[in-house]
Amino acid sequence: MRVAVVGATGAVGQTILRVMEERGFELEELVPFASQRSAGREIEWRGSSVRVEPLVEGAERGFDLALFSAGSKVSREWAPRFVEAGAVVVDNSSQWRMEPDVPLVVAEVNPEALDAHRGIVANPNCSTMQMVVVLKPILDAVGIERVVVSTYQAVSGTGQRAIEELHRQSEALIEAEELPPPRVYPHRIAFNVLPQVETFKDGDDYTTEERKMMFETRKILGRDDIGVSATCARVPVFSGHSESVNVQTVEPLSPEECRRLLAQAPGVVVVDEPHAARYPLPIEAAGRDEVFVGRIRRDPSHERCLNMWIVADNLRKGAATNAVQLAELLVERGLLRAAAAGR
Ligand code: A2P
Ligand code: 11C
Repeated sequence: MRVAVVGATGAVGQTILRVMEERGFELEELVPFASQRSAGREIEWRGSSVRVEPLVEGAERGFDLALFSAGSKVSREWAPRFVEAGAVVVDNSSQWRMEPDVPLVVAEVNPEALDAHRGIVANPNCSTMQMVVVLKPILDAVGIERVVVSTYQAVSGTGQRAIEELHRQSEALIEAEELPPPRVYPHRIAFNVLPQVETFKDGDDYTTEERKMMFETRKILGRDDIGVSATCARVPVFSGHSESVNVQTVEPLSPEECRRLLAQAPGVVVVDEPHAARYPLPIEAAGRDEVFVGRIRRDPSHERCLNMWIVADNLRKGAATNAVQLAELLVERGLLRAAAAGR
């Protein structure tokens, strides 16, 4: 099996390589791709170094599987080319997610959706991913009418340049040096909170990130009738998205029952001893593949509503880990096609 990782030098791409190493993903050859800027660079893979290749004419030939994490523009142009050449693409960008014939899949939630793929499988947005892993067992047990979510998202969700920007600004502020002008975000992110994740499009009141949370959640859960309202904020945290989620169920569900249900759910860890100051924290979720949930409590304003706090490593379960899980499921289910061209 030949596997391409497109965007291998980026924040998610590097994590994909680490997760594949950790999980012992079986393959014969791995080819990392990035932009022309990185071509020729050596990166570490299973104890040796591999050369980063540029995406140039013919680069798509001879792969069984390609994991893409180089942004929507690269996915729009190159994912169909890899598919045409015989690979199955697991795409981490938002480019194909809402296409009706592209499955949008979370390993613990809707793995059966993979069966209908036609070459491209979409990996959901990180903030959506961690929320649906927790919502699914609740939906199956008691039904869900409505979800209201507010996020506190780490800068690594934006990528490597945003990580560097938070470092630079924090250092400058602590050392009382001249502050470099913000380049990645519209305002300073260090010691600040921005009520904007990604962009406002076409006069819309909601950002693209908020729209992803609303639409992707319904597609993954296969339920157009669930109301979803999202407010997404960027916080000066390097790794780990946090979410305050209010869930209105169809049947009543007590906090105790909800904790029991979630304690048995795949990929979920309940951390809920608030009086001992034990609840999910981004610094504790960093480097972990599970989704953490706590502060599960009744909403006093509505008898069928619960509040909870959900945290996950956005580069892992929110992106790379799920992409590798999908690759594993595609292999297990015999859903990879033999690379057709270029051999
Ligand atoms: P490069 O490192 O050469 O810029 P991040 O989300 O952390 O910013 O990472 C984005 C990833 O996508 C990087 O690996 C980046 O490579 C890669 N990338 C960006 N533009 C292109 C392109 N035109 N072709 C291939 N890879 C690209
Ligand atoms: C963020 N959620 O934290 C974004 C990053 O659609 O996969 C992921 C963007 C996406 O900024």
